[in-house]
Amino acid sequence: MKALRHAAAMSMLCLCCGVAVPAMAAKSDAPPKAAASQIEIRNFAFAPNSMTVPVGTRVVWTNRDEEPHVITSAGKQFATSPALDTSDTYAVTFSKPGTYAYYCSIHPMMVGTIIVQ
Ligand SMILES: [Cu+2]
Repeated sequence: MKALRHAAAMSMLCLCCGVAVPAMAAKSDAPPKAAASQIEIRNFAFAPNSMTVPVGTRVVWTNRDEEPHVITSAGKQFATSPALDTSDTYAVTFSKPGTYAYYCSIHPMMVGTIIVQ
């Protein structure tokens, strides 16, 4: 349903001149979106702490704790996040299949896994 609505919006008339604008020329603030998955950091844990996503998925962590957390790849497979304060987010797009284990470098007992396939 989301995709259909999006397509309809892209083909609407230009509001300023009334001319139909081709979808490719439509102004967009964001690049085409890959599927996104959300992980919340809450009570010193990643929720969900394990998820399986298709290749190309953008995974977004959001810190819901009052404490800072740092997303760190266990195998240095992706860049380490800055220290996330409350409500801060960090996103990684996974373009290769694999198993990505990560942890919080401040609280190493906080661990999670993302399986990309
Ligand atoms: Cu932490």
